[in-house]
Amino acid sequence: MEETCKNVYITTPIYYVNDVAHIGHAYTTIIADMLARYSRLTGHNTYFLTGTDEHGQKIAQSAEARGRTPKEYADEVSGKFRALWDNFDISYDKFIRTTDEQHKLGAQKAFEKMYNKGDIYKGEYEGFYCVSCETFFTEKQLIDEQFCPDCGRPTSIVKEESFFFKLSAYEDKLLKWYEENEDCILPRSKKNEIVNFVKSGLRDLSISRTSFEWGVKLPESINEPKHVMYVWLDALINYISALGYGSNEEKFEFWPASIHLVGKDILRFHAIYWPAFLMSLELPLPKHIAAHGWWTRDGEKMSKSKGNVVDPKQVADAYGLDAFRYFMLREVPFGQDGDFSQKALIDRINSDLGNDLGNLLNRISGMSGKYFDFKVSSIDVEKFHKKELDEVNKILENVEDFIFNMQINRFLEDLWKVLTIANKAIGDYEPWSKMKEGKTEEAMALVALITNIMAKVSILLQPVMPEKIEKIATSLGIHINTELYNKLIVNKELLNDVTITKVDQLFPRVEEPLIEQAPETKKDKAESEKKSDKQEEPDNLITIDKFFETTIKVGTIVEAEEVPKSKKLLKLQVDLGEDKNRQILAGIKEFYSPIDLIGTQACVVANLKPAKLMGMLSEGMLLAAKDENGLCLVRPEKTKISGTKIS
Ligand code: ME8
Repeated sequence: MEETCKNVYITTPIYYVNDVAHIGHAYTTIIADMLARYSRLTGHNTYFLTGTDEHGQKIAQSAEARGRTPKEYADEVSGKFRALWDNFDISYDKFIRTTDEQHKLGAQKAFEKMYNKGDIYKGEYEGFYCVSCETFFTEKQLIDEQFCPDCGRPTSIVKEESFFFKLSAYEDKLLKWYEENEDCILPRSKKNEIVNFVKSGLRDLSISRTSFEWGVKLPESINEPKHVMYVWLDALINYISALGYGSNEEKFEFWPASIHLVGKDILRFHAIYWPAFLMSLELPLPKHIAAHGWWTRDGEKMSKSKGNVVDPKQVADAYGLDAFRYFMLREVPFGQDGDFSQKALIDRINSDLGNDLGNLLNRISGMSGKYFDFKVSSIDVEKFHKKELDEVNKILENVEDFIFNMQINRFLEDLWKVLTIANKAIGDYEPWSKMKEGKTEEAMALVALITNIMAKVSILLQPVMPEKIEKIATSLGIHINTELYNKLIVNKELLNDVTITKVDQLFPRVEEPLIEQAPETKKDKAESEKKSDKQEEPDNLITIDKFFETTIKVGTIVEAEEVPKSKKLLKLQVDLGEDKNRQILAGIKEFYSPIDLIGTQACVVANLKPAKLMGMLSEGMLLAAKDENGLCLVRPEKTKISGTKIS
């Protein structure tokens, strides 16, 4: 975020519509929402963009698996994202969909411009592709010659005509940009990774596909109707098409972005490809690209496809949206990973929110009511509490820097230091004793000190917990807006006279987890829905016919040997009855030695499309189970005739 710039443009990634949102998505969106609210509060003209990424092979496949057209499916899931953000009162100014006409125009205009500039040429792509990550890889980058280095899933071989972007031509310019703009990538540790990646050499990037149709067509002027744009090019352009690039330019005054918020998994696309595309388009580059860490569950990355997701709505419904927002922003330093647990959330609610914040408000209303009929005047605060006021102002003077450096947890830590000053002052000055001693002015000064501290902290906390802070503001008789921010925070002034109103307890104590087990994962959900006799079927159930499309047979391993230079693969010859010598390459070398396998049986997927691994053909797959204790093959309990079908 830029201190000096009046226009502020904040973006989240646009989320894939291959499934519903989880707390990882909610995290990015809540950080962005907090920044947008902060930016508006501090008087900046702010534009906040979020939306959905709807093209590409992954979405086309997800739709097909559900028997839907990609557009129907995208409409449904995009609608769910939007409904969730609306339910969370996310203050976005625009929700973009890459299937919007305005976006398509922008994407085509950008392609045309880069093409006319000579940065795009036609060639043939041959390599590996991970559909789940929508990313191209070279053989060298793969794990065990086959698996995606990012998500671990099998990649497929792609060989097709493609347009390429001359990414290699931007290597030096990118390095110069990183060097001249210290904070262009945050946190800095992540920036070093990017710089090293670019220094190790960039290859030109394939930016069109011909093997499927679900994408933005290339501009007509290029006359290549077979090609659709590579989904990452299409997606990144959303940040400018949303402002009207290629159509009405209506909001283009907001470009360049003040901050693109992303998860660390997609930093490379934003910190290398995107600036290179923008350089080619001769547009200014974003001020900051900030990458946060992952939310994990039991130490594993939470993701839609792993089925270990926490449903953000379930958590917000159980514990309250603002408590959830506070927890996400406070618990984990930006850039680092964090494990989600109800216990940590409950601790934050009871301690930070209940004790430190909520109780302070109760004490204000209690004391002001008992001693002063709820009327509080700041007139003598400076006289009796200059020391505390100076301490508070000194902390508040610097907290904003934490926001500019994306250290939101430290911003919150410092606000809590200020609350501690208030709570401590009550114990130190004992207003009840002052009242007994007839020192009414001093007691009033103390109550006013803590009321002012509460007001100042509330102003800065409003972007974090808008709903609860509104309640505090009502109780303090103030209205939080830019004017009050300027008065109390920028100019360090005190409140005018206020009348306090009592409110119900803001953060009631939570004694035990409110979500019975851990929040349901998708897997749990599918299980319980299967068990309960519901009419509605979860999305991932298949019919028996679908299951029988897979032929699984008992195979007897007749030969086994190590594959030279491969850490994981063993080459097996398997007797499948009619087919006595089926060659299968299995990634089990770490768990079995060839000698122990010969003569044993295993369950074999017999109708798998042959694939080449390490230059050798593999015509099937052995079933295996893997957990943290290792891997074991799945075998029939008793010896069966080779080739026996398993059903
Ligand atoms: O990557 N913890 O979309 P996506 C924290 N369409 N954040 C997480 C997370 C986790 N476990 N999992 C996901 C895409 N996220 C592309 C983006 S932008 C031009 C195109 C968050 O649906 C995080 O912000 O896979 C991550 O970058 C984003 O969701 C990816 O969402």
